[in-house]
Amino acid sequence: MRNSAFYHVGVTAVLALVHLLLPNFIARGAIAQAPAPFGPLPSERQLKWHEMEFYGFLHFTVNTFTDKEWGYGEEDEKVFNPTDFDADQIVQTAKDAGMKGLILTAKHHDGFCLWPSKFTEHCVKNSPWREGKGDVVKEISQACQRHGLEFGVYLSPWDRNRKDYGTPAYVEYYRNQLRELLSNYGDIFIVWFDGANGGDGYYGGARQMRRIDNSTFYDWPNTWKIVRQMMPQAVIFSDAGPDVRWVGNERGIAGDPCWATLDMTAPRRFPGGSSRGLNSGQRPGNAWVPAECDVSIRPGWFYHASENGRVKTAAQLLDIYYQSVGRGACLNLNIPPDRRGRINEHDVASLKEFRKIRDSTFSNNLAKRAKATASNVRGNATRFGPQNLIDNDPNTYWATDDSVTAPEVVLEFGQPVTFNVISLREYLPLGQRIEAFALDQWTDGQWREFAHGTSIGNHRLIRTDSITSQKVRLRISNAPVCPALCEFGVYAEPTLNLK
Ligand code: FUL
Repeated sequence: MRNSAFYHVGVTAVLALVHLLLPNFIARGAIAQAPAPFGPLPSERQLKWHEMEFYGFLHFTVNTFTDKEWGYGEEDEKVFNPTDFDADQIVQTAKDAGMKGLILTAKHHDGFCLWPSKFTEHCVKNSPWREGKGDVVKEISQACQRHGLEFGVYLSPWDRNRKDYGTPAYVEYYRNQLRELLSNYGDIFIVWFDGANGGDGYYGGARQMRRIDNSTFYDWPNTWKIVRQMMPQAVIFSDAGPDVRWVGNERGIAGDPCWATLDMTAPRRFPGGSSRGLNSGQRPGNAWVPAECDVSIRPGWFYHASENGRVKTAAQLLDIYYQSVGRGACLNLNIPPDRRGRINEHDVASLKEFRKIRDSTFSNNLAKRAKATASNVRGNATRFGPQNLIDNDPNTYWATDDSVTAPEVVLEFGQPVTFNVISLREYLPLGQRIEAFALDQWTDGQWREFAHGTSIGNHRLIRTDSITSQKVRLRISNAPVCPALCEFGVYAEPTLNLK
C-alpha cells in the first residue's frame, strides 16, 4: 500500500517534469523531424564533387608540339619533349587560382599516352623526355598530392593511332589502360569520358575513316563498372553522366535554370549521344546528374604560342564563374601547359587577377553581421532556424513546416550596407526543392524586388547593380515541398578596373 502511494507520487512528479520541459524540448528542435528528402538525391561521391566547385583541365600531349588540336595518330613519339617540365609549377598555379583539383589528358584522340603504358609503345617511354623514363601522370598526380589537390584523368575513348580501333580488341586495350590509370596513381576524383568518337585517322597506317556505334561499341555499363570497382569514390563524367553530365557547350556556360536532375530514360543517353536537357537539366528528372562546365582559358584546348594574346581576361573568367559555379554547376577550366611543360605567364597573370577579385568579393560575407528572421521555422526549432543561413556551416540549414512552401526570410543589417552579389545554397542531401525565388531590398519604407530566379541547387550567385539597403528579403515563390536552404550570403564585388 505504502509502496503504491510512493509509486503514484513518483509518476506524478515525472509527468509534471515532462509537462514543464516538453515545450522547451520541442522549441529546441529535439522533436521536430528533418524534412523528408525530395526527388532524385545525390550520392556521397556526388556531394563531395559538388563541394569542389572549381577545378582545372590540363590538355597536354604531342599536339602541344605539333601545334594541333586533334592529332591524327601518326605523330612520332619523339615530338613529345617538354624542355622544362615542372609539375609543381603547374599544380601550384592551379592551387593559387583556387582550383580544388586537376584532370590530365592521359591520352587524347591521337592515342599518345603520357604514362609508360604496358599495353602500347605509343607513349612517353619512346620519347626523348626524361630519356624515356618519364611519366607525366605520375608527376602531376604526385604534385597534386603534395599541394592538396584532387587528381583526375581523361582517357579518350577514340584513338586515332590504334590499328585495332573499331574492333573488340580495342575495347579490351582501352579497359586495360583504364585499369593501369586506376591502379598506379593514387586516389582519383573523376574519370572523364569524352563524347568525341570515330572519324578519320592513322589507325596503324590504314589512314581511313572509321565509324563506330557509340551506343554499343564501348559497352559503357561494363567499362564504367571498372571505375566503380577500382575507384568507388570517383565520379564518372560523360555527356550522359552517370554521375556528372556535360553542360552541352564548351563555353563554360550553364543554363538558367540549371537543374541537377536529368531524365535518364530519354533516348540516346550515352557519351556522344543526345545533348537534350544537358544545358538546363530536366525537372523533375529521374536521376541526380549535375552539370560540369568545361571551357579553355584560351581559344584552343592545347597550347599554341599564336594564342598567347587571346588568353581570357579575369573579367571574362569571372563572367564564366558566375554562369557556371553560380548556377549550381562545377567549373572545369582548362589551363594547357606550354612547350616547356609549364603554365604560360599569360595564363598565370589572368588566373591571379581572377583569384584576387573572387577573394576580395567572397572573403567578407556582409550577412554574418545581420539578424535573420523567417516567416516560418520548422517545428519552431532552433535546429531549423534562419541563423543557419549565415553560420558558414554547410551542414546546418533553415527549413519550414511541411505545409509552408512559400516562406520568406529577412536579413537585417542594423545599418545600410552596399552589396552587388547574393549567394544561395540548398541543403543537397534533401534534394533540389526550390523552383523559384525572388529577392527584395528595403527602399523608402517598402520592399522592392531586385532579382528573381528559378533553380538554386548547390549554389546560386546573383549579380546585381550596386544596392544599398538596411534589409534584404528572400522569398521562396515556388516549391513543391518545404525548402531546406543552408546559405544566404551577401557580398560586395569591388569595382576593379577589369578588362
Ligand atoms: C572534346 C575534344 O574533342 C576536345 O579536343 C577536348 O578534349 C574537349 C574537352 O573535349 O570532345
